[in-house]
Parts: sequence; structure tokens; C-alpha cells
Amino acid sequence: MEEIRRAAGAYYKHLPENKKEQARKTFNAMDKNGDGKISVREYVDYLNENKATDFTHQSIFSALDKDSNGSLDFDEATVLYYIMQSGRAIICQSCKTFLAGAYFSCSECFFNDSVSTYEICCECYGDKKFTHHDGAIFCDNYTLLCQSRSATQAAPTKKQTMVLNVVKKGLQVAGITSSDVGGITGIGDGESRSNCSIM
Ligand SMILES: [Ca+2]
Ligand SMILES: [Ca+2]
Ligand SMILES: [Zn+2]
Ligand SMILES: [Zn+2]
Repeated sequence: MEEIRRAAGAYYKHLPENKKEQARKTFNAMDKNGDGKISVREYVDYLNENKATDFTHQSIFSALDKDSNGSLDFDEATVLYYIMQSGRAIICQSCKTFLAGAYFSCSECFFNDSVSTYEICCECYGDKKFTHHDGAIFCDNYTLLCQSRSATQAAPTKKQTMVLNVVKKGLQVAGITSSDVGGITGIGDGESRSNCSIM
């Protein structure tokens, strides 16, 4: 979570004034009783009203509440603003934990615009505590990012099937398939490559 918090801080500093104002307005709108902090109740109510129910999970609130005092001050809430704006609100599809650190994603769903992406935490992936379609190829978020880049470079026409094949090839080289549940240890060159700590 510390990593996301730092990214959010940097993101906020670079926001133009009108966006900063918008962040402040969002905070004030959430803070119904105007005491300068957001309680769990205010948090959940606001997100439900705004149909952002993906964010209402307790694990997100707890992760945002850095000093664990049960409410969010403005600095803590800016992290939520960042998560919402950047689409970083990713939750394990199996255990519903907020994925603040490394996670695994189905690469086929990732490159298929017609379905939603499918992410799971390292624990659920490692222990195979999930059900997903046959032949799913999972890779960790960092690998996926690198694969996306090389795939895009290899297929400038962005033909999805081509891209997917390139990605598959890359993943096969890396030894990651859904049948390879030892995938976490099987990722090529070492333990440190996929850091599975959920912060
Ligand atoms: Ca309040
Ligand atoms: Ca707090
Ligand atoms: Zn999980
Ligand atoms: Zn999938």
C-alpha cells in the first residue's frame, strides 16, 4: 500500500488546480457531517450513492486508513481519489481483498475487450483457490505490463489475436500456464521476480 500512497502523493502534486479543487470537493461531499474526516458510514454511503460499489469493500477502507483511526483525513482520502481516477481499484475475484501489491491476471481476458479482466491475489493463485475458464494463462501484473509493451511493438496493427499469440509465446517461455500452478516459483529466473507481499 505504501507504494500506491507514494504514487498518489506524486499524482496529486501534479494535478492542475481545478482538479485539486475537485478532489477537495469530493472530500467535502463525502464528509456529510463536516467534521473534517470521513467515517466508514460516510465512505460507504457516498460510494453507494455514486454507484462506485467496487470501492466499498472494507479492505479498501482499511488500506486507505493509514493511521488506523477508523476515519480518513484529507491526505488519506486523496489516495482514494487517485485509485478511482487511475482505475487502480483492483480486487481479488476470489477472496475480494484489495490488491495493493503484486497480483495475477488472466492474460486472455486482459487482451479481450469484450470481457472484464480477471485478477486474483498471489495467495489465491498459489493455492489455486479460484475458478476461471479453461486454458487461462495467468501472469503477474509486472510481467503482463512488459508483455503488453513487447506485444504492442511486435503487432503495431494491434490485432488482438496476434497480440495474444505473442503474449502466449512469451508466457510459455516464462513457464507460466494455468496448469502450472507452481507458476509462482516457475517464473524463470528467481524468487524475487514476483514479489507476493500484499501490503
Ligand atoms: Ca465526517
Ligand atoms: Ca485515518
Ligand atoms: Zn485472493
Ligand atoms: Zn480469463
